Amino acid sequence: MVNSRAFARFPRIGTLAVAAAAFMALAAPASAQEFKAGDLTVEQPWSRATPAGAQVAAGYMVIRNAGSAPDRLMAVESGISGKAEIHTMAVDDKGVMTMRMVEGGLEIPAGGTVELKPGGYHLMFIGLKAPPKEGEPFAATLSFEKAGPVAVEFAVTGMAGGAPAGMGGAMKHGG
Ligand SMILES: [Cu+2]
Repeated sequence: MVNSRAFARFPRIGTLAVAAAAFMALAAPASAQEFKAGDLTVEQPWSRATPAGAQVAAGYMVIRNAGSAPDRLMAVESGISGKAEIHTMAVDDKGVMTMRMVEGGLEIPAGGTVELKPGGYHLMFIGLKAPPKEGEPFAATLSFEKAGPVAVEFAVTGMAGGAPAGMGGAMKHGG
């Protein structure tokens, strides 16, 4: 129990508490957010703020499977949109990048890692009801074939934002 009169009598304690809170707020985006279910770890889900009127938003993350059997991401749900799909990017015969739905779920190989990132696999939130806003995380549920439903939270960067700090590799090109 915190006695508020104690704060009044010792104002320095109050100042320290405020400073600690400010520090934690600054530190939060850099810390890796992990969500675990069985052998799976979902790391640092993130999305970008969308321009006014946008109907879709993308979601990215890294999914690790420490188990000895593959699992599959089958479905995604979030209150921010009417529906959500799992997409991949592909180059069509005219050399244009297009996105396609991943049929039958996205496999997470045994002992493997799948990275959802700009230009590759991503989640697509379609029919935005509550468009993502910078700095306002939103909740979603990922449904895996074996691990079951996993509640996660997406960090939201600015419109031009890349992966949040701590997402090593997400901004790498080539190779
Ligand atoms: Cu897409």
